[in-house]
Amino acid sequence: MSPKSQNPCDRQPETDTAYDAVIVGAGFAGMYMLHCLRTLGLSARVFEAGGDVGGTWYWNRYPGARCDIESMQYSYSFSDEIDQEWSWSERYSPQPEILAYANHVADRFNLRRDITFDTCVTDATFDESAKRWTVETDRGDTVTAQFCIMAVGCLSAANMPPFEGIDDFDGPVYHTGQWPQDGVDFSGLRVGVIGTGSSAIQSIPIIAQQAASLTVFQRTASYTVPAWNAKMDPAYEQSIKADYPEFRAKARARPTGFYFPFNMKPALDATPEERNAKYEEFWARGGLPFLGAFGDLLFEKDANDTVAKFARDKIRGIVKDPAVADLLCPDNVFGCKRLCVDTGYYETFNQPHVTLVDVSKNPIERFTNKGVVTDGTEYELDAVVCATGFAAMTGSFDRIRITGRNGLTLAEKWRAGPRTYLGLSTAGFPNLFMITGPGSPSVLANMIPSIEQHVDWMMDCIAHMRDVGAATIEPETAYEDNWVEHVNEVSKVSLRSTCSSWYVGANIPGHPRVFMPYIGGFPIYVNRCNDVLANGFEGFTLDGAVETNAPPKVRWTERWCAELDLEVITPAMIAAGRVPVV
Ligand code: NA7
Repeated sequence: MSPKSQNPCDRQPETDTAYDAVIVGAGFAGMYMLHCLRTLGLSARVFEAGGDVGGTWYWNRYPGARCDIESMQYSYSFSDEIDQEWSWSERYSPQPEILAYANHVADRFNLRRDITFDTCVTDATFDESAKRWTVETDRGDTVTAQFCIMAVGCLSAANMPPFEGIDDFDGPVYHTGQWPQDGVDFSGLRVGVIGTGSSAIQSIPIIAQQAASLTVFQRTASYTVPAWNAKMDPAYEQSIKADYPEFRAKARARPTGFYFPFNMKPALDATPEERNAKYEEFWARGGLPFLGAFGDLLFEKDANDTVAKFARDKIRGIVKDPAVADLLCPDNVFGCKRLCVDTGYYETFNQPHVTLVDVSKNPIERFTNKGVVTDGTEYELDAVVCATGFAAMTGSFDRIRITGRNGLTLAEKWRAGPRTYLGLSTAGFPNLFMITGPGSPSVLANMIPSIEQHVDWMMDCIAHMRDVGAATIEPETAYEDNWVEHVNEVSKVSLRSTCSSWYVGANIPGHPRVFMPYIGGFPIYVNRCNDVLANGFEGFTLDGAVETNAPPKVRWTERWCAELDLEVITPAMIAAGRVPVV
């Protein structure tokens, strides 16, 4: 990893600089935005809370952290050179390799010179007379910009439940999403892990290898499918690299923005034997694509019951102690919460030093100096890992005081749930863009293509504003309302809307229950964005434009003219909102 060349901790605050754009966050979204703005000749400053680039992949350094999208599909697509020169070593990339890739891109395009690290944006305020944003940080910086671009990530605001007595605990308490830079050695320690979501499921098998004992506190059991991770097959890698653009195009045409075999037949039309054979076939492929075994799994409860039973049978086949197996068997809708992808998770519970503690009925009462108490029992521990997730999608916005026109804050506007037009922008906040914001496919699609598509759309938008002399762009409330309603309506068709997941904000006490990502399918969403652009930014007000009739030029978004993969998306499905998103 390249050391950051600037921004020592004792730097002087930056004041009075006027930029074309301020970008909040230097993960994959902020990095690509910066690169694109430079290409257009615009000045930009990025503020990043972390000590270097990478965002999610900078912070989530917990043992076993790994992407659940295959490596050949989880990367930028804007540079043929990077596509060709970078090699992934495994089918699913581990966190250090993804972080190395982020650093490689930062080096390649010399991005760090415009990024201020170790700095949190605290305030972003729209000045109505100047038509500019004033951005302030916790390090005393105050800069202004025409555009404020939120590249804050969907899973960045760690959720640390306020456990009573946590400060009394003698040992360290870690959160998976804020893992120490130098790693943690659990050798010989009695370790507790709270939570059994994706981060826990990835880290538990590795922590168990080190720890003297491991106690897992489970509130809700998760479904997880084996990754069957393996070394990258050079022949496969070469076959993709031989025509990467074609492969990317195939992936973009899919509802999730990544490609995998999908069987569109309904599970309910198959005999039990056919169903089982198909589940075995897809289990053997592993990972999120397991949900592609049948086309109705996330729409029909009866179909879902069949896959849930299959998964529970798998758990009972692996876990030797029937009582532990029972506890590990979820009883909710399969894939309703985000499906986990694991390596040796269930097998870990066959080890004698690993204990599963059910905290579903009796929650964790408190920490003591020695450990954790639940149901009247004190579990003595040397270290605790909170794998307790994130305030998803809106959490990072909540941490910044964002004030738009008429003194309205974003937090106030979103009190009953986030309201955006296309997940890109929100009425009352001119020139504020969000990359993979709530109301866009974001977490239900391949994240890097989602980021690129948003940034490219913003670039065509900003270029058009320059062409016509517009000072600001802002969505109209009626269009925003329609979009919010559409996002909500589409979600109701999916079983995903039925459970208490972070998709609906249910993991955060007091968060309004709203299905936040757009579940209608990536290419359908992309086409909608393209149509809005082609229709002269339909639903947006451009203020100050001189050349009001100039049609927008399609430059950056050209590569996103999405063909729908008709094998998995038909007009009837779109009409019924039944586009299968894993
Ligand atoms: P998740 O999926 O939100 O998982 C968090 C886990 O922590 C989950 O099992 C929670 O149980 C549990 N949790 C949260 N608060 C508590 C308390 N107070 N007591 C006990 N257990 C608790 O976060 P991850 O980091 O694993 O994964 C997030 C995403 O990152 C993942 O979906 C991938 O997309 C990558 P609950 O289910 O709420 O009962």
